[in-house]
Amino acid sequence: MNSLWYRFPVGSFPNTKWERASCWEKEALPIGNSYMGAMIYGTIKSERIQFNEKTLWKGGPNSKEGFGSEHKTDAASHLAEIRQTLMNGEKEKALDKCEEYLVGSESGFGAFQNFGEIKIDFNDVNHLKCDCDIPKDYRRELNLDKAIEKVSYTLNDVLYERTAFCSYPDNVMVYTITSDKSGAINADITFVAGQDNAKIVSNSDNIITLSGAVPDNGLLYEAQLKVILTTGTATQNNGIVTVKDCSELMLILSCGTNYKNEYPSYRGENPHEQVAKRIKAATLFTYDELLNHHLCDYQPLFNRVNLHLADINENIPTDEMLSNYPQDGTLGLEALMFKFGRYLLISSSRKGTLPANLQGVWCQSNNPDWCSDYHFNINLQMNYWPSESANLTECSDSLVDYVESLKIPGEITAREFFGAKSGWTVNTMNNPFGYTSPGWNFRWGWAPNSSAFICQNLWEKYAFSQDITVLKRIYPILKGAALCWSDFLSEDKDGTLVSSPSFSPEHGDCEIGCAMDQQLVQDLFTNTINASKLLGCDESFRFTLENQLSRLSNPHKIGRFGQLQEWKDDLDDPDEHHRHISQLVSLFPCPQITRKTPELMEAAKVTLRHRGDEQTGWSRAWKLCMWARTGDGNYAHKILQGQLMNCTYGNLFDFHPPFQIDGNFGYTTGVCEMLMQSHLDEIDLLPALPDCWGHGEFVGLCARGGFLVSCKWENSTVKEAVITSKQGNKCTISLPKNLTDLRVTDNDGNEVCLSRMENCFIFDTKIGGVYNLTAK
Ligand code: FUC
Repeated sequence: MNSLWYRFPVGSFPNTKWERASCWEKEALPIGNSYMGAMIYGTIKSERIQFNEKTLWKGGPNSKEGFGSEHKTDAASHLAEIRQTLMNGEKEKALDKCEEYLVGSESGFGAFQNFGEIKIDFNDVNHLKCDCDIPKDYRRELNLDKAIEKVSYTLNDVLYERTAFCSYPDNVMVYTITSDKSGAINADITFVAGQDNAKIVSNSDNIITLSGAVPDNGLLYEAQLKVILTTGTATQNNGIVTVKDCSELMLILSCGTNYKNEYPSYRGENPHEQVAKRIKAATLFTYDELLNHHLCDYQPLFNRVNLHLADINENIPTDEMLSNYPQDGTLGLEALMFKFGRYLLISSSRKGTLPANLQGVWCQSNNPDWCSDYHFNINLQMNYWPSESANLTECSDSLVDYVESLKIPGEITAREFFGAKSGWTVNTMNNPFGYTSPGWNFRWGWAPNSSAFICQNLWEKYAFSQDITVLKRIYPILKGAALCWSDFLSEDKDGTLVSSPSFSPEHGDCEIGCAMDQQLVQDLFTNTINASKLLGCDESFRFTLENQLSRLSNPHKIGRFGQLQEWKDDLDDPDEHHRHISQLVSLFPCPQITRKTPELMEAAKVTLRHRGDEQTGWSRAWKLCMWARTGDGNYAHKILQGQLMNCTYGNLFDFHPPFQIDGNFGYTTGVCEMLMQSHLDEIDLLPALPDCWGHGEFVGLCARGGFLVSCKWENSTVKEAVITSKQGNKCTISLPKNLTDLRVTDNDGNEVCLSRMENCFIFDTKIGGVYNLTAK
């Protein structure tokens, strides 16, 4: 069983380790269906279920602060002058000009919002008499196999159980309370509003409604909670449903807003009808039917991947396991954390709503850090790194839809700030109202490489699936990003093409051609060229890109310490431990630095060592992925351990601090990279296996080229692997470590003919063909 579990309710046994963190973020357990998310406390006398709906935002059109002034119409006219100033070597002066002209406006940027809480005050005699924080047999758990949260305890010999899940197909949360003795549940049920001026009412159908308009921007929102009893009575008054003498009770929650991802108003219909319709539809089903819908949707996604590294001691609660980690008996946590990342992605990123934001879909504050927004200078990209390798490509559909929706506002930014005749762009901070301009401080806000960076995720969706419909879908987006970059590149003194001005993300300094820009442009142009060839279109634009690619200032320069340079000039400081390691984007996630470029790989390692092994959760996760790409499994594992020990709360949320979900997703990706890589278009099994993972098994990871791979290993050596070919492509597999030869048979047991090239074996596959690999 894959579960997180605890012996106490949220807040009753405060863990002093992470004092700054609220109980909400370090102890409550998340469930979600991507549209909505809930954090469940499992508290005894008064249960709290805090919830969010992905589109509930302040800011944007109609914001009281004003919105839309971020596009300065004369910004691009200053580019030539700034570029010249930089070429003259007057960096400070250039930065001053950048800060004056190349910034957007903060007004009305807004933030992701808390919708509210469901509050259940128990007032039956058992709960009223309970004088302890932790009743007998208390257990709180999140079952990852079923995506169900459960709390159970005994009071006065009555067993109480509460369960909760969020169903994607029915778009509702279902919550139940049962007692094993008849009529033992009495409670008052209501909402606590997350927004000022909200209205809470109830009706004779035992539906409680929480509704209103976000004070800042008038965005309409509504949540309905239907209380259904099988025994006992329910009465309602003034927004509270009171249940008496009940033994079984089900709550159904549905919520929505009138947000619509459509420029420029970003408004759709009043949510009332949809919310009411979903409640009505869900009440036509029994609990078992609703559960069945949920499991039939969730389990095929979750169960198609498995990972076994070490047995997990199911008698140790997750938080204790984490505090004792990495002592013996706690290594099972490493695979659990991997699975938790997949659970979180399924729960926060499905088609039909916005992508997972900085906290996925879980946010308790109305003023969250970084607005809990869409950060495009690494965070959103990291959120979607596991969608392809960890076999959840359905979860990145919402990302594709979202990036596509940036086209219109992004074209305005491309024109006004980057002087582009066509194409789109986006910078560091983005809200769901099309904020694509640079942020309001040049030092973190200017990040035109963001468009190229997110296109890398989109390209991967094709590279892994080899699905031509995906390619057709993403090509216009890649082309638009390349068009803007094609216009924005300028000629440096040495005749090469550079990004200027450029600012290595959040680190600086204001320079010509920082490595990350150059590397990502190289990646974007390469993928756009390949896509246009595969689709047989845009030949002349392709020639332009090929020409510009050949003139690009070298993105991979090796400096005086043997390091991979962060800037065009050799300015690196070996003692600098900044969390962004932007100059290594070519090592991960891009594929330019590999074992086939040994000098660059050595330089990348020097840079990794300079930057050190610590930092925020997401930064460690990135390092984990990068060390995995170097092939040093023990080093990668050391980073993984550091992330679990120093940047993970008891509920396994990764933190910056605060809780930031990218670290969870980066962790899951890093584990995939340790177990299998395919960026060289070869399937590389166990490329970065640490010594402590000597025996194990993974099932269902994805490799580029349209392959599904499972593998068992013993004594750090591949024992057998199974490759399923989704598209019938040629399969190239590099000889796993410690093996001298390979045998491949098809599903009928027939030996498959292999050709060998250097260290690789190549064989033809059929669509749907299953191939078994063993050592020969
Ligand atoms: C990036 C990082 C910060 C933080 C923010 C949300 O800008 O540099 O550390 O993670 O995103």
